Order: sequence, then structure tokens, then C-alpha cells
Amino acid sequence: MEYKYINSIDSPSDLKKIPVAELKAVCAEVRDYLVDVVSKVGGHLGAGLGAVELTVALHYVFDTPEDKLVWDVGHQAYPHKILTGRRDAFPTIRQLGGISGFLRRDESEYDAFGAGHASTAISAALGIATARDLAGEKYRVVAIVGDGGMTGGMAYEAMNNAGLLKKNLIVVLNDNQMVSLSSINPKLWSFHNYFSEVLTHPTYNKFKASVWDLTGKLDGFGDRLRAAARQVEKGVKAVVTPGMLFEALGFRYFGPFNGHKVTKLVEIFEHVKDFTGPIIIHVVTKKGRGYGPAEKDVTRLHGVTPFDKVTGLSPKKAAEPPSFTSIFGKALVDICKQEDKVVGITAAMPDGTGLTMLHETMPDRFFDVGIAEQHAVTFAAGMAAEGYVPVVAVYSTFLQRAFDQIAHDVCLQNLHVVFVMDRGGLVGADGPTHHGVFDLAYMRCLPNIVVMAPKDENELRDMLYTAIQHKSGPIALRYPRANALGVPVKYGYDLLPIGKGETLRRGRDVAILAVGNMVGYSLAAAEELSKDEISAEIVNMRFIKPVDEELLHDVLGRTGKIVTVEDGTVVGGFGSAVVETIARLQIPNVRVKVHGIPDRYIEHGTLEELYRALRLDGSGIAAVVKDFLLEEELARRPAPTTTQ
Ligand SMILES: Cc1ncc(C[n+]2csc(CCOP(=O)(O)OP(=O)(O)O)c2C)c(N)n1
Repeated sequence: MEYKYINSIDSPSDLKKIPVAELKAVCAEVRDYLVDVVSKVGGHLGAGLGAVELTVALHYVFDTPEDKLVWDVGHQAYPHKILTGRRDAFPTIRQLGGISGFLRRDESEYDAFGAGHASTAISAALGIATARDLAGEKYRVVAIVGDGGMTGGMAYEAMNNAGLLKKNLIVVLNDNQMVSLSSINPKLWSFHNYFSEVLTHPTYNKFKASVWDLTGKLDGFGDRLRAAARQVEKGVKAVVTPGMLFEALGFRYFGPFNGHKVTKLVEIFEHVKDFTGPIIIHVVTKKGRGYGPAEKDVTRLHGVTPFDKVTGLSPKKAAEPPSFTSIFGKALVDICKQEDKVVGITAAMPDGTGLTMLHETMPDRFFDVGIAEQHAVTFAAGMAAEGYVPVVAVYSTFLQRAFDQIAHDVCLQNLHVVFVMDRGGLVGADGPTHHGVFDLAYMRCLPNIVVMAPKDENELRDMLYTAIQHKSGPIALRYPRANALGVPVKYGYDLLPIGKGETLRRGRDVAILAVGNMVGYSLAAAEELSKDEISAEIVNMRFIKPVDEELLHDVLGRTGKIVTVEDGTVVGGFGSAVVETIARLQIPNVRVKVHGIPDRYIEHGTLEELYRALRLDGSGIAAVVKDFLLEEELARRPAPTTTQ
């Protein structure tokens, strides 16, 4: 498509110069550019396509960056990036050194608040509005949140508080009737059913017709709306509107509006932008709008690798081993067939966590609770209290949100809940909001819990089985966003002894103690080291908690030097566990190097790039070990004597 408008939109002030009647054409160009770039570089597609008109209208009406737009999650903010000075940088999105796939305050003054996790926008926007009032300033604050974001408890906590504080705050509810990233049941928002019922209710339609008649005449919008409501009320006992819930929380509700009519959206925002108090504008949109394949295959084209623009299909990959996710999904179904008390729980990510398979085979043993990780954990605790064995499958990064539920509802009561953390470790292009690098640290500090990480697919299966059999308390396992290693999957499952590791390779000079996917990289490092005649012992510790003390004693007794390796933060993670154990046991004359993710947020890039940069691949680990041995040798040399 030849672009008439967007090549000269370097900021929203350029957008504002375009006559309103031409905004439809601007939207078509934004949409085309979005599909064009994402088809080449991959990224989030469907949500952005559904929010094009909304984004154009918001930037057209509001005076950003003085007025603050606070987007929830941020995966729908690609059109926002295109219109706010990042059009030319857009093809670098999610690549090392390029712009982020989510929102970042340090990337643009138009990103009023960083995001990547759901349901935070209304809280952040209310905080901004409160700060504005305290500082005596006048700008406007708009939170844009999807119906998915609305399934998270924080959204209601924020609305309840906003209703009390009565701040001038606009919440735009972008309702595309898609909550879960699921091919099976995307409509998890109970209010969705409520809305659908209300929208087809004759009373509501009569009410709405009156309101629309009046909104045609633009002055006195709010008063007339209320008058219309009263007029309809006269004729019926009770008026049901989709906004009753929000109004109970102290918001004034407007909608639902068609979220793809850009001129109408401009008109609506113009009229409400200076209303006082919290208001909610409900717009109905279609995920993937305007691009056939994304409208049809909404789940697959939510987030994509590069694809053919005509067909929407990504090129077929050469045959590769299955992902850890699918190994888990299959094993869970298998085990559920033998154990009738086991259930699977996901927080809006059935496809991403592999639980779709459970839904397909045993739908009554499967629960998708919406984007509600905290609830997922306490819901699981409730089931465990009644003798069920819930397997909570959540991405490592999203489970962070449920820390207190894990501590207070599960570990304190020593309930047998199994936590399966997918996307543990670095995740690549999604970047710092999504890297799952804190899980080993935040899990292992809690009493009663067992924490494990498998080195390959067979160990993952055994760990899942062991976790389900471990009736004495909570237990967690984590694995990376990756294909499994391709080792032949053995028949059946073995019970692993809790807290026992295994030595995979004997060595003389140094021992590398690794967990999870770092075991494979450590074996590669040992090969490299052997070329330099360094003999490294490789230990798969399997358990981050409890630490295998016997094995530690044995290894240290023979080598005296260990390097711990993990795909997680060095602060309080697996290496810390080893160091703490050595200190507690008072093992003398040992030298330890803790290697893992440093104490800072890691940028986005491919996994290979990030592993290389952080020295977590085979060569990197070998280099770390050599540095460690060199330092150790230097430390042992006698200090040079000085001559006078
Ligand atoms: C706390 C948290 N859990 C899960 C996710 C993964 N996730 C990203 S987008 C999404 C669906 C969001 O739905 P909605 O807000 O309606 O936006 P849509 O994609 O439908 O436009 C989910 C579950 C997340 N970002 N944050």
C-alpha cells in the first residue's frame, strides 16, 4: 500500500493536523504497516489490529504526552508506537537493541507507564491522577484495558478505590470478547455473558435508542444521557444497563460503542474528555480486525513468528523435538488418567502452558480461571484442602504476582499443590517483563516447599510424577521456553528421591553444579574445558530445595572448587542455596563461584544472543570457569617479595 499519511506522522501533533474525515484512511495505513512489519519480524498482532481506531482517536483527541495514556499489558500498543515517533524504529521491535514489544517509560515520553503484565492500568492511572491533583496540575489520564485485563482482581481493586477518590479519570474498556489466550474457551469474562444478555434485552435497546438520539445533538451530553435514562426508567420497573456494575463502583458508564468507527470515537472522546470523576467508556472491538487470517485464527495470530502476509501462515519448521510445554501437557493427561484426584489449573494461558490437551481429554478436570494468578493459587489451595491434587501451570513471570498466595495459602498450610512454572529463565524477545528469572529465588525462600528443575524431557516427566506423588506438601518445578532435548522418551515414570542430584561426569579440577537447562550447557562447557586440559565434574543437582548435602560434601571433598550455574537470578537463587548450605555445614577450604542472571533486568533479544551476552551458553560457562580457576590460582600464589 502507498502511504499518504503515516510517513509524515512523527508525533500525535502531526496526526491532529489531518481532517477528521480522513482518519479512516490513516487507520487503514496503520493497519497495513502493522501487518507488514509483524509479518516480517514477528510479534503481537491481533490485539494491535483491534485497537487501531481506538489508538488513532485517543491520540487525535487527547494532548499526549501531557495527557497520559496508560495501556494495560502493552501488547496492543503497536499502533501507539507507530504514531508516537517510533514508526521508523518499528521494524526493530523485540530485537536486541531495538524497541520493546511492550511499554517502557525509558523508551518514549508517550509511554506514561511501563507494562507487560495484565490488569495494572487502572491502578497506575489512578496513581497518576492522584499525583496530578496533589501537584495542582491539570492534564487528563486515560487507562485502556481489555476485557482480559478486567478478569484480574487488581482492576476491581483500582476501580473501587477510584470510585472513592472520585478523581478525574477515564477508563476505556476495550472489549473484544477474548480473555484467555486459548483456542478452546476465550470467553472467560463472566461479565461478557452479562453484557451479551443485556445488549439483546429489549429494555436496554429502547434505552439505548433514546440515548443515541440525544448524543446526536452534542451539547449537554451528560445531562441529556441521564435524562434519557430517567425517561426510559418511567416505563419499566428497572433499567438494566451494561454499566450497572461499574456504576456501583462509582464510575459513570458510557457505551457500548463500536470501537472501529474512528470518527464516532473521536466525537465520544471529545465529549467526555473533561467530565469530572471517574468514567468508563466501553468500546466493542474485534481482535485481528481488518486482516482476514488474524480475524479467523485469533489465538494463533495473537503473537506470531514471521508469516506470509497473504496466507497468514508461518513457514513450516524442520522437524524438531517437542517443546517442554507439550511434554508436560501430555504427561499430565497421562497421569490424570491414573489419578482421579489430579486437576489442572491455568490463568488464561491454556495453549501456552500445554493444558489444552487436558481440556480436550478431560474437560471436567481442567480449570481456566482468567488472568487471575492470585486466585488460581488460592483456588488450588482450596481444592488441596479437600484432598484434590491441583497442578497450577503458570508462566514463571506471571506467578510472581501470586507470591503471597503461595506463602500464606499454600506453604503455611503445607498443602499439596503442584506448581509447574513454564517459561522459567530467559524468554527472549518479550524481554524484562517476561523473563522468568526470579522463580527459584522467590520459591526457595518459603518453608515447606520443594523446588526442582529438569535437565531434559524424561526428567520433566519424572518430576511431574514425583510432584503429584509428593503428598507431604507443596512442590514446584520449572522449565524453559524451549524445545526439549530430543532424548527418547522412556515408558512410564520414575519416582525421584527428594533432594538428590546426580553426577553426570567425573572431574578433577573443578565441579560445575547446574540445574535445569543449564545442565546441558554445562556438559558442553566441560567438553570445551577438556580441550584446555581442565577436567570438570558435572553435577545435575535437580533440586534447588532441598540441596543435596551429601553430594555437596562428596564433590567438595574431591575438588574443593565449585561453580554453580543457573538460568535465574544470582540473588537468592540456586547458587545462593549452595553457598548457604556450605556456610551452614561449615565446610572448610572451599571456593565457590555463583554464575547466573546478574542482579539487573535483562533486555529483549533472541535467547542465543542473551545466553551469549550473559555467558550462559557452553562457551560462556567454560570462560567463566577458566576465569574462576585463574583467579583462584592467582590468589594462591605467594605475594611477590619487595626489594628495597
Ligand atoms: C499477569 C498476566 N497474566 C497473563 C498474561 C498473558 N497475556 C497477555 S495478553 C493476554 C490476554 C489479554 O486480554 P485482553 O486484555 O482482553 O487483551 P486482548 O489481547 O484481547 O486485546 C494474556 C492472558 C499477562 N500479560 N499478564
